[in-house]
Amino acid sequence: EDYDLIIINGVVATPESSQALDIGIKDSKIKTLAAPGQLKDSTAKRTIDAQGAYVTPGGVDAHVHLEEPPLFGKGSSADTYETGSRSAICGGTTTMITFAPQQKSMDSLLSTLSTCHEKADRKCYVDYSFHLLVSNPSATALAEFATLREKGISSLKIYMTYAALQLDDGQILDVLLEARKQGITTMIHAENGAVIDWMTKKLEEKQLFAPKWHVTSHPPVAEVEATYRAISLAEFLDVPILIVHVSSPGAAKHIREAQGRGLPVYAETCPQYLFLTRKDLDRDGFEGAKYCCSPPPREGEADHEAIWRGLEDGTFTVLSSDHCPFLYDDAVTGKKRCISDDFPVGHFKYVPNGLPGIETRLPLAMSASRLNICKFVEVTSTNAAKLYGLYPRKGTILEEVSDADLVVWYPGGEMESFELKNEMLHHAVDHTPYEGRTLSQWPRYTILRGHVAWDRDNGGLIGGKDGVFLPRGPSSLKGSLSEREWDVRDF
Ligand code: DUC
Ligand code: ZN
Ligand code: ZN
Ligand code: ZN
Repeated sequence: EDYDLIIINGVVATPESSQALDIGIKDSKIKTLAAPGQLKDSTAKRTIDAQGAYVTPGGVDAHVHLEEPPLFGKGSSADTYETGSRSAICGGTTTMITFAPQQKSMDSLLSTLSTCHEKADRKCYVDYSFHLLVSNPSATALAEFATLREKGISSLKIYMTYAALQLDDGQILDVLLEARKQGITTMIHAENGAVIDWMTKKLEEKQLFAPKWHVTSHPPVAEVEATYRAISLAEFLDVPILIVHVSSPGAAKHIREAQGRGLPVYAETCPQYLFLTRKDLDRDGFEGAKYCCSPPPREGEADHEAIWRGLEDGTFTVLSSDHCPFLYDDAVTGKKRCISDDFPVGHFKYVPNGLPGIETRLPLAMSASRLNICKFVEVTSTNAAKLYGLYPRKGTILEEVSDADLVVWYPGGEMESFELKNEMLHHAVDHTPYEGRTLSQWPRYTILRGHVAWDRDNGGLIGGKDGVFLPRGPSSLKGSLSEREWDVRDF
């Protein structure tokens, strides 16, 4: 047999081009890309006819929370590595990077990493890696950055809000400086924690507790100010950063301005900032809790429009899910969580912040057909692979070097539009914020390292827990502008 799998008659899309090409796959790699028809005399164990369909690299979702302890003080993740990665593959994502969350009471990061390895090992339907979430940048933790790199971890996340996670500006500088030395990319949750706490008190004084007040408690200024501060601190130390889950056009403006000055400032946005608004939280009773995330969905269409434009013009490097799932009904009691006699419609400050979305990320973006196909691939797959040190093994379709991680979409119009229902999804969550939405696109096949793992029309999920840990190298996007060591005497 020449190949394990051949995919013919499709249109292969990468950020550089979309063109009719046949694909020959052997030993889990892209072996051959050939003009249409050229593989017709080759033999293969299986051939997929992708007549007229796009074939894209598998999605790389670089922002996923699974099996986290109740770090935001508000309940544990609903999805395990098994159920979260299962949901991923059914929606076209073949690589996920989850968070390995250090507890503030722990000095070390390495034990956090091994705990996560244990949780993920042989449980995942997709390939995976970890970002270290640093909540206590102790001397021990900082000294471990070099070891993290040796263990294939080239990125970490820090927070500017949440009591259990928040770093002050000095701690942020400590992390950034050590990250710079070790060639690590720092992701920053940029919201001003003090502003959020202050707004929360103001709302409580007025007895405003319903879920919709969550949005008011996280005003754009908290995000805009923290984003600018994060950029300023990163510029001071000449170190690359990525601002995660950007929701506000005002924050995007600061990012764009910094990029215009040539700084290695990257940014991420998520489907919730393209498809949801504060009106989604304004529902009867506790329903709005299904839409509580931080930062929250913003006002309306003008915000969505600005975020779409930021994806188109490169302000946003990646479109991630920020899959951070919580149950609406308590699994044990069957009751709504966060509801008590004192708070009959709950209290927004006790509602866990986060939405499920690992499975719907690609279908939502593809169905919106707002990004051209090359841009779609760039922001949902390629750029994440580049920024987090997985390129070109992941994130593209290159002969000999890329893993055969592919999504075959339905040829234009051949799939019937349908209304999304939570029961169609493969996560362990009891709701989706996109319930009832009409989708016109869904992956027909998802292929992980040459094996069909999702076949929508023929068995659905047919893959197994074949995901492996991906040790990562440094970012291949622009890093620190100067190669010299940062020195206080230079300032
Ligand atoms: N930040 C995240 O990255 N995810 C969910 C909640 C949050 O604040
Ligand atoms: Zn965050
Ligand atoms: Zn919209
Ligand atoms: Zn997140």
